[in-house]
Amino acid sequence: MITPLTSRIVLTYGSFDLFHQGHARLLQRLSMMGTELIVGCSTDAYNEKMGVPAVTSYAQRRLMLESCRFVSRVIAEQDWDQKYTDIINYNVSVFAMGEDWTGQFDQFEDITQVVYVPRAEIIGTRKPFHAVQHNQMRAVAAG
Ligand code: C2G
Repeated sequence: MITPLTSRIVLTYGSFDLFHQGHARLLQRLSMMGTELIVGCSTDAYNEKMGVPAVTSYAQRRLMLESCRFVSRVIAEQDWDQKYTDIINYNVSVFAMGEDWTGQFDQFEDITQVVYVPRAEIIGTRKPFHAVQHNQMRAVAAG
């Protein structure tokens, strides 16, 4: 891929299940680190393989990311090891993940800048939907 000299591409990955403001704030922060933000959205098969199936489908999660103005482009994350080739192929200047991944991707420092971003605080009067226990939700729905 040929990119303009002035471009600074930021790359991140995640499942982004039940998209919430913590995700939006992270993506906003990442988008400010460059001129373009590429998000690798984990596929359903990948999530199954990693033992963390998502509640919402890949198509739904991808659509939410595509609807977010901080995101320039969404690619599929199908394999843990694709990161190296994605960094090369997309001419990535910044590889960024949430701080829960600190130290996990330091090996990419010889080909790009690696940053770990503090987890966005969830600000609001209620917890994100997925943080509420399922039985609690059923109780609320039943009145
Ligand atoms: N995140 C955040 N603040 C929150 C919740 C999530 O900053 N309140 C960040 C995470 O640190 C991560 C990104 O949002 O960088 C996506 O989080 P998940 O959807 O939980 O995805 P994850 O399991 O971290 O997937 O191969 C790498 C994986 O695909 C990473």
